[in-house]
Amino acid sequence: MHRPLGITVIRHIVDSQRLHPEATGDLSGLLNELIVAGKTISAEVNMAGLADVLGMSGKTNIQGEEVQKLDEFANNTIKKRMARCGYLCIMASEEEEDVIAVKEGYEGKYTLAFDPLDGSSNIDVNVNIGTIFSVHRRKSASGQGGLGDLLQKGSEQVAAGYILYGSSTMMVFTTGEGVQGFTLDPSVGEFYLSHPDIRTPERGKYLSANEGNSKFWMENVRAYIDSLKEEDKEKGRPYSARYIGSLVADFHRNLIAGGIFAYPRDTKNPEKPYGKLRLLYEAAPLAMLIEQAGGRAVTDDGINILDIEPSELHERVPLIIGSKLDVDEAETFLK
Ligand code: AHM
Ligand code: MG
Repeated sequence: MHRPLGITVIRHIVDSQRLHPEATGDLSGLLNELIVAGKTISAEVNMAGLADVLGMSGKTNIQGEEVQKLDEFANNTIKKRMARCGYLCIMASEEEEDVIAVKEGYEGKYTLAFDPLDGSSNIDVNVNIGTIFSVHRRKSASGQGGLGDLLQKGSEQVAAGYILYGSSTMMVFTTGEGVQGFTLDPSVGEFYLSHPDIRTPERGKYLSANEGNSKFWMENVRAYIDSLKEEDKEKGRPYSARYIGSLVADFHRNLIAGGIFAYPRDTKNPEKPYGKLRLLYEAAPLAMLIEQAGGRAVTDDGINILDIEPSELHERVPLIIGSKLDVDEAETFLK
């Protein structure tokens, strides 16, 4: 059986750190802890049908959604590991109403926002799910951090990425110097560099949106999506529809293969006036990744996702993200 002899994710992080003699190693340490949390969740996800971890936990989260057992497991795994890693001053999770304090005496200089298991509706049906994370430098001087440390623009992220539990488990991340992808060899327990310097195609071939909601969309958004279905040989259209319903998996496919993902606001649905996706845990980290890979991310009224100043922890934002020429073209409809 083939065994990779390549670069492990830790080797890659250490090598990158060497290029920055001023670095303290804290960001490397933080990423290392996230990798361990990701491997722990991956192992549990792989056993999901066998261990008693499918189904509901009986709780409801801040978003009013029912919490699945695996959501809870992933949330607790990250929370417990990261609270005493020594690199963070405060955390926020999509699953928790309030900010999450770190253990006293273990305060560090970064903040972490995470979606522990994105794509919850796919957990019980063996479809790809993932963990998304976003790291900022703290704004407060020392001690326990607070909400103000977390409410920072996406453009100020120092690292962002995800761990995708798919046909294989992958970790994809950026520290602002391009996007690297690593694949887990579960028999060794290591992530190996499998997708160095990911660049997303300039123009895509996939259209990813929940078209079941299209009657709620703004007229111009609908006109844009419809235009992707029209025949245009030069632009490779009509595009093929691909929608998994796990943002992290839809994003990953389009990152590699090229395409456009849209979760616009549902103007006529009072429950989702800004769409469904959350700025801090979903839109901002993926926007950093796509920009680092040569693509773009905007709202459905053409605002750059990375420029949005968050005003609350669980803020939702309409998201259009993907290949550069596709987002450029979307903007001509949106403005
Ligand atoms: P979750 O974080 O609770 O799983 O919700 C977010 C998910 C995204 O992964 C996905 O893009 C979206 O919700 C799918 O929503 P819908 O079922 O409305 O298409
Ligand atoms: Mg999510």
